[in-house]
Amino acid sequence: MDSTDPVRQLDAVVVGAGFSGLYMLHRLRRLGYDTQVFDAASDVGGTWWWNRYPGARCDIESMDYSYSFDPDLEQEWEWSERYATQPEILAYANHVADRYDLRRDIQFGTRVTSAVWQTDPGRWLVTTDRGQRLSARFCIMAVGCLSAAKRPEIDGIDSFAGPEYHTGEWPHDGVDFTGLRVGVIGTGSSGIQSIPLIAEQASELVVFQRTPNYAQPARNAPLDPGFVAARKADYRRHRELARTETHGGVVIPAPEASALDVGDEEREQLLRERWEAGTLFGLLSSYNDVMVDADANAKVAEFVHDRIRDIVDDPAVAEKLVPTSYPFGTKRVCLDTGYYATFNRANVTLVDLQETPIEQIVPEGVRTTEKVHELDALVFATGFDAMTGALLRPDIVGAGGVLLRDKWSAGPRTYLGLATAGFPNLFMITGPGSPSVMTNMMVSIEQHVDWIADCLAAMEEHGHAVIEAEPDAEDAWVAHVNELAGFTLYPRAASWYMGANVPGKPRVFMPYIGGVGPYRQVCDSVAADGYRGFSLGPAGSRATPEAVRA
Ligand code: FAD
Ligand code: N01
Repeated sequence: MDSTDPVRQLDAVVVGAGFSGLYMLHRLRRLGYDTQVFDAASDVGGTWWWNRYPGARCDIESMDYSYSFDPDLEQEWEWSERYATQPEILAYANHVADRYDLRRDIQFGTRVTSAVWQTDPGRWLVTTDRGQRLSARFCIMAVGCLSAAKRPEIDGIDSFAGPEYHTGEWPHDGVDFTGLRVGVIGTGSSGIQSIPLIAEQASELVVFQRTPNYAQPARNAPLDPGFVAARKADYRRHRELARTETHGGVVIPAPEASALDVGDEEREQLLRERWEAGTLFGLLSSYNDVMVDADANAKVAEFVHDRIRDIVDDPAVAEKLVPTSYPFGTKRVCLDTGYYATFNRANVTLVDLQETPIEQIVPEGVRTTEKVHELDALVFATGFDAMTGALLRPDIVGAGGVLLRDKWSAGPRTYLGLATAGFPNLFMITGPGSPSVMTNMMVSIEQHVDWIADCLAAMEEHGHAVIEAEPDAEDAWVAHVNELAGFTLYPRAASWYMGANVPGKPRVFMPYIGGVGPYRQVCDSVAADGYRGFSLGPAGSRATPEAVRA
């Protein structure tokens, strides 16, 4: 393909074929749009195509972590476990792609490298790493919040003599660690899920921990057929509750009491119930002030500290695993299966990088200030350039030649996490400024896709070709997102929510913390009010907001 080849004309380009891109394509088809989806992966599934490390599974219950848009789909699919494994979730994504015949509009193994807005005729010129050029009325970024894998900035990283793996780019034919000395760098969710299983295979496992993380047992188990039947009988109502509830898109009773207003015994009992229940939001939503009051938070943190001390035999190792440098929940809590108990194994060593930082990766292994840890294989469970990484990798050029990367140099700026001023007809699914990673992502994805599809339908109805977030509306939304975050304890942690895991990335709390129900109400009211905060108009122009209200 060269630059003289004809530019393919489309209604929409969708970047990404994970759960966001798949459902977006389905909705665009129903609008009759000629759509092309691209994904760098060789098949559908996004997160679940890339993250094939041992132990990878969801931390939202399978029956919730699934699409709700088609009652027949949710009735026919059978999840086998409370928290499905990566292969099962990937099989589900494949089932969805087959069921709705989606693959014929998806080109795999293709990375979108740029998207340039052309004011006249009001279209996006999209290019790929295969040299293709496409012209589309709309460009929809379904690129994922956690899809730009990040290797650590460590001297000598390429000098290691053995194989290196990143959890987010795991080999498809698996890795056999039998008899090997393995090092894992990173103790976030990916490390916490994979470490127990790697420990079972490896002859020795060295875990390099920079910051200890909070984990609670998932209590995973095969799904009880009686539970499944009851949920399926009530699925519609349950889904509606998840969509409208005030927290993370899972049905959980809203807490009424403060952690400080109850006695020690009563609090201990509730926290134990939540610990035993094994749900992601159980401890976080045990009391109404856990995430806003440092003293209340400390009560929950202390409870978990004691559980770690109960599980880990060696008190010195237990203390290293106890997180004390940030409030409970301000880094994403992990659901684990046997994580802390793994440190009771004779073949597992915990290296506390606060005490003995890594100096260099060397051919034989990892050199800390204490010694060289000799290794045969190295695993980077070091996470992602979250929320903005995949959006900023391609060159996205808006009106007036402004690069999105430049516009967001001090942090992402969006209106509702759906659009950004100066980039007409560009939508983001679960973009920064939306609830996204604070929630059951399936709920947030469906809400965004539905909102975008409804918006496009409304534009058709009113004869509009161009939609763009207004700078004032964006400024107000960014201020609101920051203000809400400022009421909470979240900004107190050096988390990936804050961009803190990427050197040089601006420290801004990126997700919207107001909850999926209230957020949905805002988005719905914006639409009902003629797309308040957006300007709409014919191609080649920027109309006043009144245009759509007329
Ligand atoms: P993704 O699944 O990330 O898909 C984005 C796709 O876009 C990728 O396939 C990528 O290759 C493609 N892409 C990106 N840029 C380009 C480009 N320039 N050109 C071409 N293709 C591109 N969320 C939950 O709610 N519950 C969970 O239990 C849960 N578990 C998770 C476990 C792991 C290990 C991880 C990493 C994340 C987890 N998440 C979970 C978050 C998860 O990312 C979302 O739930 C969801 O899968 C995101 O879907 P998506 O389609 O928006 O993005
Ligand atoms: O990534 P992370 P993740 N030297 O960023 C450490 C979702 N998810 O892939 O905390 C040494 O959380 C880093 O240390 P620190 C979920 O939303 C869900 O584990 O920055 N260490 C940290 O310990 C999750 O939150 C599941 O000090 C370095 C780790 O690497 C998100 O994806 C499973 C380092 C990275 O943790 C990301 O999770 C997996 C360095 N140079 C993922 N650089 C489920 O359970 C980084 N680290 C559903």
